[in-house]
Amino acid sequence: MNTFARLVPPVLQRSSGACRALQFAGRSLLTPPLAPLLVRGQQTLGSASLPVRSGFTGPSVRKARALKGERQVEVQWGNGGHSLYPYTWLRDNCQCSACMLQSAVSRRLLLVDLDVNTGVKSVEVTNNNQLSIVWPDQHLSVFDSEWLKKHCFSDEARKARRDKMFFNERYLWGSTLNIPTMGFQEVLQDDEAALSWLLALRRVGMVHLKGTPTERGQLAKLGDRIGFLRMTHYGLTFQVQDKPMANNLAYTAGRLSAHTDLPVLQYTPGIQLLHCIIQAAEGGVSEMVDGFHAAEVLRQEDGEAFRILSSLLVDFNDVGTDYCDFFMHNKKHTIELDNEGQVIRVHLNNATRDSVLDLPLHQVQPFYSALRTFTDILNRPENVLTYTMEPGDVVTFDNSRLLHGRRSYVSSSSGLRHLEGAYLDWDETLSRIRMLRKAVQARQ
Ligand code: OGA
Ligand code: NM2
Ligand code: ZN
Ligand code: ZN
Repeated sequence: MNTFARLVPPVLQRSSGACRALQFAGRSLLTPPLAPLLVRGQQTLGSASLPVRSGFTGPSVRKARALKGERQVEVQWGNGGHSLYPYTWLRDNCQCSACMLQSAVSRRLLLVDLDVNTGVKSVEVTNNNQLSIVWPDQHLSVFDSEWLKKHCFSDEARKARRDKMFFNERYLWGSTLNIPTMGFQEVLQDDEAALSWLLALRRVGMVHLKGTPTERGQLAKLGDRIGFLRMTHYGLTFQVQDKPMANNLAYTAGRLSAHTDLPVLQYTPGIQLLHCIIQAAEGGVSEMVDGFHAAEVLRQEDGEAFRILSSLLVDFNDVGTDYCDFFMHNKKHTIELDNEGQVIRVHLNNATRDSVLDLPLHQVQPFYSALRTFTDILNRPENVLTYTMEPGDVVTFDNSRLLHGRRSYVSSSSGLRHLEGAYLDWDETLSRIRMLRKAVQARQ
């Protein structure tokens, strides 16, 4: 298998061929008429005083010079092209052990000790391909060429670095998505499989894991695989069952319309895991909607409703007792945008949306109309993906992007419908993706 096949979820590959990690019922999702695809994210200094290294790796530096007017160092690369580095930034990022705590790859140098208008005394390329700078106070900084290249300020380098760090490219979908599916044991045991799982979870928003033992405690293993589960007032894991005196609508046998979990928290859990232990005798069918896709449809079809839902704050409230007694309250935009106007999170939960509506009177009706318009888009048959979980299935999904629902159900007389649930956050999960990618690449 080539690198591309290993690291990119098959949904985004042209062939549905031989990748064993994910199966999509033999169909490539790039082939029409499948779901809508909207992939959006000078002076010389004796080298005797420098750390001695035998041989050198990394890109070769042909020349370096100080541009006094701009207060930048220009590095000319051996294979053509050049990069510019501001003096202040170079001084701030000196790699010596006085300026850096090497064991933590962390800056020791304090900002109060940084001259943000520093000049340079001398700049040279050493004979082992490093950039060495002497500062006006005689402090010496030495930078590896590879490190410099990695930290280049060009627009292309900055974008490539962002893509590599955040995996923000998404594959938007509708009702015809072939749900990425993998084995529970496989993602626990095999790094390549775990990487495929998490990359698809990020890009597609949902992955099903099959073959999980049908008893409680399995989600903790997925939490350990990534790092740790996210604790909430409903516990580290929670049992979704029809409970007497339910403290949450989810703990009834009723219908749950498409929602995100826990918008009542300032830091909404980024990822949700639901493990089916016992399914209902009737009903209990699951529904999933891509909130990023639906928000883009709303933006195109009703700009005013989009503006309302992305600018008005909605109150959420949750009072009761579970893991502990709680009185949670929070405000959220239904559609959360970043500074560039990109949708980054969706928050919708009709059960915990507070009856306090902190809006001036004249905005109340427009708010309801906009919310209803968005809900109608979410409920369109072409946007709703439907599936029935079987005992042993775990659905893992992006709770900041996807909305999930459940039809009402009737449990069998032999056992109440039972899902175990848990949350994770994206910080830990992205960290695990980066670590797995490094480990998998190192083995190739
Ligand atoms: C929940 C939930 C889905 C289900 O517990 O928040 O959405 O199928 N459950 O019971
Ligand atoms: N549960 C399943 O936001 C919500 O209240 C959704 C959360 C109870 C942890 C349900
Ligand atoms: Zn230093
Ligand atoms: Zn839910």
